[in-house]
Amino acid sequence: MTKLGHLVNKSMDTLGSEVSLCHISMSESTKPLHPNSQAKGEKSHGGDFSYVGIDAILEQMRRKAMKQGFELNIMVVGQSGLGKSTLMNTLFKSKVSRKSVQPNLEERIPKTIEIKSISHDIEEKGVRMKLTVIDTPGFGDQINNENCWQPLMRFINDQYEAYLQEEININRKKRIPDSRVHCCIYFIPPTGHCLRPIDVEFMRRLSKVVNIVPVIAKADTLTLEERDYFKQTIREELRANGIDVYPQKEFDDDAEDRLINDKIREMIPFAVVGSDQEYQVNGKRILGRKTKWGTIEVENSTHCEFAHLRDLLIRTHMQNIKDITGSIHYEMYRVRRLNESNANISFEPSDLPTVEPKTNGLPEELSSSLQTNGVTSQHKALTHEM
Ligand SMILES: Nc1nc2c(ncn2[C@@H]2O[C@H](COP(=O)(O)OP(=O)(O)O)[C@@H](O)[C@H]2O)c(=O)[nH]1
Ligand SMILES: [Mg+2]
Repeated sequence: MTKLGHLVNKSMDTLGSEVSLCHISMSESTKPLHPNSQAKGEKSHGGDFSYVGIDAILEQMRRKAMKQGFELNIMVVGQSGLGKSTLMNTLFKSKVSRKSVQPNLEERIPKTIEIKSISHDIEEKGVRMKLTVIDTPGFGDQINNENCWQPLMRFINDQYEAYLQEEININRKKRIPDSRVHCCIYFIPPTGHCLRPIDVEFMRRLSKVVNIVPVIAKADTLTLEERDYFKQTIREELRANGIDVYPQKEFDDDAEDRLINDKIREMIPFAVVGSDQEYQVNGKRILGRKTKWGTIEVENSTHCEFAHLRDLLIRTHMQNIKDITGSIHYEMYRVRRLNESNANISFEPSDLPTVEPKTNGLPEELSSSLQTNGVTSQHKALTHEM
């Protein structure tokens, strides 16, 4: 967790701190009697006097996670006909359209755009996931597309606001329903030239509030040279415009992360092909697009980069995408909102116990703005009372 995220939970965790103190003193006095037994390569702990069983926490966490299930909210943005719905079906092997359940939220915004979110319960090997796809069918379809990013920005912020309201409720739910947009897949039309002003504008603004994963749509319409050239041009344009797409360099956790993510950053944007049609190729069932010249296998990484996108979103980075949403994007929204509302509240100094201000691990600018408007002192007062 980032420093920021840590601080948020602190005020709610004062009770827990007593518990962790006990842990510290216990671990001091219960060091294994044979500290070298693990180092000697003893895998089995049957009859091993020094075995405590801390590793069993992993199994407990797995069981809890299996029971709770997972939530993932993906927004797809791009002009009509770029293959957004098809790609979602490809990603989740058509489970998205087949298992379509309650269309839970429908928001109509006049003029520019209509945002629709549809939830699906999907399950694989006993692991349940509630996948919500937020579709934005009319994005960029108008003649004048000025400010067409605004309804999407508003939608994203509305989800943060809903979460914040649940969080600051006195009677908080055991699990706050999470409708925050974890990831926004932005579909770039396969023109082979460069980004359009609308692409730059959208990604420049939205990359500050949500994880953006840009893709080149319908990449089968480009030759390999055109594709490489286009990808390189887009990377340069993103850099030139200061657009930080996912995985953002500044949020890499350590050197190992950096190494893995640098490889991904070198490949972005993924040139993808989508299909929900199944074919038999060499006796194997595949998802593909059949043409007169042959069949494009969407999951074959020599044909297109769909598999890289799938791995990033589902197999390797799903948890990280959610973590960045919670600890960076939502956190920025939360701090800003609490600052705003506290700026409007004037405290009577006598209402608060006197507490010496001290540094709190927040970045300096955030920290000082919090202290000037009274949030910090109120926060400390609460912590003191508990
Ligand atoms: N050539 C090609 N066509 C695609 C691809 N993905 C989808 N299509 C086709 O493009 C059309 C529009 O797809 P759809 O998913 O409805 O686009 P959406 O409006 O962005 O949701 C359909 O006829 C799809 O079969 C692709 O990767 N390559
Ligand atoms: Mg669609």
